[in-house]
Amino acid sequence: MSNPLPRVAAVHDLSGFGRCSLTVVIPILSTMGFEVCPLPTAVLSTHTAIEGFKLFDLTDQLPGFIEHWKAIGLRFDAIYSGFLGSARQAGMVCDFIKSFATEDTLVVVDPVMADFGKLYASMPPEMIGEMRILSSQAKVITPNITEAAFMLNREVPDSLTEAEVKDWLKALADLGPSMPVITSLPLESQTNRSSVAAYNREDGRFWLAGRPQVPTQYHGTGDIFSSVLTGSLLQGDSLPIALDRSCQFVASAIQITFGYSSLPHHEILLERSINTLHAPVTYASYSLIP
Ligand code: PXL
Repeated sequence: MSNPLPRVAAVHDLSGFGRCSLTVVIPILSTMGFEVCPLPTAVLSTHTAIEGFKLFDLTDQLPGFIEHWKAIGLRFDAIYSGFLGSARQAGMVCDFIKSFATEDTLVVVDPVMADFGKLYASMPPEMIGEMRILSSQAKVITPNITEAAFMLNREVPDSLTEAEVKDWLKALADLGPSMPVITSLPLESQTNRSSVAAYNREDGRFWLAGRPQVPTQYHGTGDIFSSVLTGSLLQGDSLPIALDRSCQFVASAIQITFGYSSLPHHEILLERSINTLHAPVTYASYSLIP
C-alpha cells in the first residue's frame, strides 16, 4: 500500500529545552499534514545559546540509521536538513540525499550555523565550507544573512539595497540551489520590517516578503520559518505564497508570544500559535523585486 501522507526526512538535532529544530519541525509539519521521520544529528540538553548546554553528537550513528532506512525501502517526498552535530555529517547528508532523492523530491537545506555575524557555540569553522557543499545538493536553501555572507565569503552587511539582494541571491544560486531564500535581511528601504527575499532560477523572478518587526528577538524563528516554507512548497504553494505563509506564521507566533511577560530564554510559545498555521494567507506582503 502506498503511503497516504507525503513523508519528510527531517535531519535536525533534538534539543530538550528551547523550542528549536525537531521540537518545532515535527509539530509544524505534522500539523500541515505530513509524516515526519527524524534523522537526529545530535541530542542536546538545550540549544547552544544557553550556557552550559550538553551536546551528544550522533555522527557515528547516522550511517547505521540510514542503512536501516535503505534496507526497509523507505521513500521520501522531501528531505529537509538543519543543525548538524559535526562538520563530518554534511558529507553523510549529501550521500543520504544522493541515495534517497529522485527528481521529484523536495530537498531543503537550512545551513544552520550562525546568526548576528557569529558562528553558534558548537560550530567549527569547517562547517562553513561543508554547508556550502551540502547546499549545492538542495533545491531550496534558507540561510539567514550571516549564514549567506559566510557561505559567499562576504562581509556581513549592515544594510542592502534591493539590487544588492538580487546579486546575493544569484551568487547563492550559483552554488547550486535553484531557489535560494535569505532571511533576516537588513533591507535599506524597510528598516522597520522583518524581510526575506528569494530567487527562482527556473522563471528568473525575485521575491520579497515580510512583516512589521516586533522589538525583541526570539530563538528558533529560523527553524519555524524554514519548516513552514518546506511544508508550504510540499503542499504545492508557489514560492511567493510559501514565503508569505512562512512570514505570516512567524509574525503571528512572535506577536502571540510578545503578549506574555518576558520569557527568560526567549523562545516562541509555539503551542499557543500553532493553530494559526491553518489561517488563510493574506496576500498583502509579497512583491516582485524588479
Ligand atoms: O535554531 C537553530 C538552532 C538549532 N539547533 C541548535 C541550536 C540552534 C541555534 O542556536 O543551538 C542546537
